[in-house]
Amino acid sequence: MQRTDLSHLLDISRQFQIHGEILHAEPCKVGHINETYTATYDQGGTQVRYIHQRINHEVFKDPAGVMDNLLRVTTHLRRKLAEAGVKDLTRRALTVIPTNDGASFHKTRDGEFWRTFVFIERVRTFEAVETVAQAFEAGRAFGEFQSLLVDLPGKRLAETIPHFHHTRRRFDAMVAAAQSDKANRAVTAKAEIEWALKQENAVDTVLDALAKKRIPERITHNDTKFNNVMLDLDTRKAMCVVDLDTVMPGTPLYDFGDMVRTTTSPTMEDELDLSKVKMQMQMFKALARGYLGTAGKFLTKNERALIAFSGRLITLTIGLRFLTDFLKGDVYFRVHRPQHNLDRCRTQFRLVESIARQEEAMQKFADGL
Ligand code: GN1
Ligand code: MG
Repeated sequence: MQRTDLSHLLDISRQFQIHGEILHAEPCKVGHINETYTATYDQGGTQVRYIHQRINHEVFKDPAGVMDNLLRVTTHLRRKLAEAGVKDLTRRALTVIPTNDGASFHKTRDGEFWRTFVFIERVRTFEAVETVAQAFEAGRAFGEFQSLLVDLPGKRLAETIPHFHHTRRRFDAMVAAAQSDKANRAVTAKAEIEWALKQENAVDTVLDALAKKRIPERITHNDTKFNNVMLDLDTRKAMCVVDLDTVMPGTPLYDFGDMVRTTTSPTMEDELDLSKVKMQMQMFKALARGYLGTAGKFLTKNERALIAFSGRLITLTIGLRFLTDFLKGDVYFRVHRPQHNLDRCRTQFRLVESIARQEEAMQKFADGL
């Protein structure tokens, strides 16, 4: 639910270093967590747009840490892109507009956290992949993002949501939610709970590899949904990846896995016709080519060996989170209809099955790249 009215947004907008008058603002309905608005200003007789966004501080308990990460990351990206001679920098990396006090976010008296970005024009995002070229671009963009951050200077990034992709914890949370059954919904999700319990053997693989240092910790995006890639309207190439709140230490496998989850099925995350949900090999191939073409430079053999599995793992993990939220009464993800989280869970579990059937072939293809 978007809760901010225009007069409140007007107050917010005055806190940032934006010249000109706000003309109007519209809520952006995409995204399950934060509240986002596109605001149009008159600036020197031209209309210029900005993004105002309220950070959900129930989810991101340390908004200052989020913004500190975000500034370090975007500053570094911009510097590296500039060094490489890239033009159009405000369309290639998010640009934070400071508050009047020079801070990266504004905290209201009621304890809301707001930030402002340059609006990137002449791009669009898609909720589901339509072409193999798009899948390739998604892989290329997130691979490049990770590559550019390999040499980020300074201390370890803050963990903006601790244990975010910790599948073991997500699994246990689902079991606990099913047992306590606070919203009386376990009966409705009986089949999904039973199915999920049978997946337990997958949950520790990547965690164990990390713990035993067979794979390294790296800086990763952690929310590599296809709708977080902005594609240029004319060239159709990826310009910028957005939604940087969960950029933190992780494994690139989590990122690649979430790309498989969101780029290989032709369906939306909440598709009701489960027969349409499937991992399409030609999409995977394009995605893997795009991703390994950029990230292949730094990935190790052990990381590469888990590439196909990562798709199954993250799809399972997000499915478990949707199921948990359904069982708890929709306390985390924004929902737009009854059983929305259960519908989302079902598509994820269906996709896990589809990936599992093709996992060997997927890995074989990736090994050949
Ligand atoms: C959330 O809000 P959005 O759409 O960027 C979630 C992701 C999930 C995704 C599922 C901070 O992302 O982890 O994969 O929904 N983000 C957070 O669509 O929990
Ligand atoms: Mg997000």
